[in-house]
Amino acid sequence: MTTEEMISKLDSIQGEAVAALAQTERVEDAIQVKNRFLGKKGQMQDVMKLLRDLPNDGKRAVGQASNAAKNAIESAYLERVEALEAAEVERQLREETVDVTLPGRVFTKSNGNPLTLMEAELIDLFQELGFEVADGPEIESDFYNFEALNFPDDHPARDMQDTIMLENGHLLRTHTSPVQVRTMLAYELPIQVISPGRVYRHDFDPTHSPVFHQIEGLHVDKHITMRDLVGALKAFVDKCFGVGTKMRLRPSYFPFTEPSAEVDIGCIFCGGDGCKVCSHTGWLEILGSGMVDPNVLRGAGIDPEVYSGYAFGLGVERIAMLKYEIPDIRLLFDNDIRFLRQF
Ligand code: 2NM
Repeated sequence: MTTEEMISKLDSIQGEAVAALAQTERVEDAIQVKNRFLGKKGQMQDVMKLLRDLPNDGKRAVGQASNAAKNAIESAYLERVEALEAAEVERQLREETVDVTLPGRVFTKSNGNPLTLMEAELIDLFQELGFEVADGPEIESDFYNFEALNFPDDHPARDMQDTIMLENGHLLRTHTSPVQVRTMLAYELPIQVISPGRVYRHDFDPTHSPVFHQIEGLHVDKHITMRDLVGALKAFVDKCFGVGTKMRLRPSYFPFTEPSAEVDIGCIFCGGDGCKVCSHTGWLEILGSGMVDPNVLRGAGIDPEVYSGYAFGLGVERIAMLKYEIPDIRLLFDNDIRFLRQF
């Protein structure tokens, strides 16, 4: 190739490259085009291989022409990339708009099992009434679960039907009363405690679960009478079911209290007129209570001639089922998300 032919060839390469760059629609394509002309195996390089066959002044002239062509392609490339990037920003601004008036995304986070919520609410409520929270083991000995609580040896609650026995001779506590016994033995008087926790019984039907939750209360001091019991219970009923809720006590029997009383509230569904839930009595049973039997106090090292106390026990499941109108106790344990979402 002569010098003139090479210069003309470089000129046409430049023209081709600039035209091809102008046609590109994406930055990646522009890079490819640039490499096709300026790369190590590019068209420019193919021409320059022939440089050594030229005379010296031809080499100089072609060198200058090739530099000019390289610069022209390089700047056409940079210009194109800049234009493509600007166009992309324009497109994003035009098409990828953010609607700031859209409501935020809703995160579905569970509130917790209604039973857990109910227990926390009840603990809170009793703390407001002056009770401290006591804790104890779920695996108990016969002594703390029955003997110290004045259960006669032949009491039906001791029957294997109700109590889940362990092979080591211990048992799963059937109520949280053993915590009360432990508290009386361990702490100085006066004491005013609640014992929330899991209890276990051999019992399973729509209203009974083998594992359920109790909160028992105990207040022991000098001069504690039934009026303190009624006052505490009425304060609880007002807080839990609303001020003005009716309450009544019915005589009952528990081994660890004398006298004992079943506590009812006016039916919260029919207002006392009578409905299916209250079996047309107008009343709902919510807890058991009484004055701690002198035998129990004595067994816990407390002189019943000086001290007296009241106690009560409620089932958290029962209160939750009444408050949230849950028809079957098993719903509380299934953890079906469609059920849990409602709380
Ligand atoms: C109830 C009903 C009545 C009760 C008694 C005691 C203790 F340990 F002080 F003797 N704790 N809880 C009690 C009394 C529990 O549950 C229905």
